[in-house]
Amino acid sequence: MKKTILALAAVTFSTAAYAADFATVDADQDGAVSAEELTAAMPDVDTNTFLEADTDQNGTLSEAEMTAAIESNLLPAG
Ligand SMILES: [Ca+2]
Ligand SMILES: [Ca+2]
Repeated sequence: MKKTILALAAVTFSTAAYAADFATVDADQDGAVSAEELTAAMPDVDTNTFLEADTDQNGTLSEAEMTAAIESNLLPAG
């Protein structure tokens, strides 16, 4: 049982190893992260998470929105 928990913890850590750096996620460097850019950088993140992180609901994440989402554990930190 303990082994299973440790294995799950290892998986969690490895999948969390994304580059959550804004400039990296913003692939076209236009200063905003689209849903496509976010899911390309973080394949486990679904559209609902993107919409939740997009607090001003303008369809893209600003650096502040992405940082806030990471700080509230909505998005995985790098
Ligand atoms: Ca972009
Ligand atoms: Ca936004």
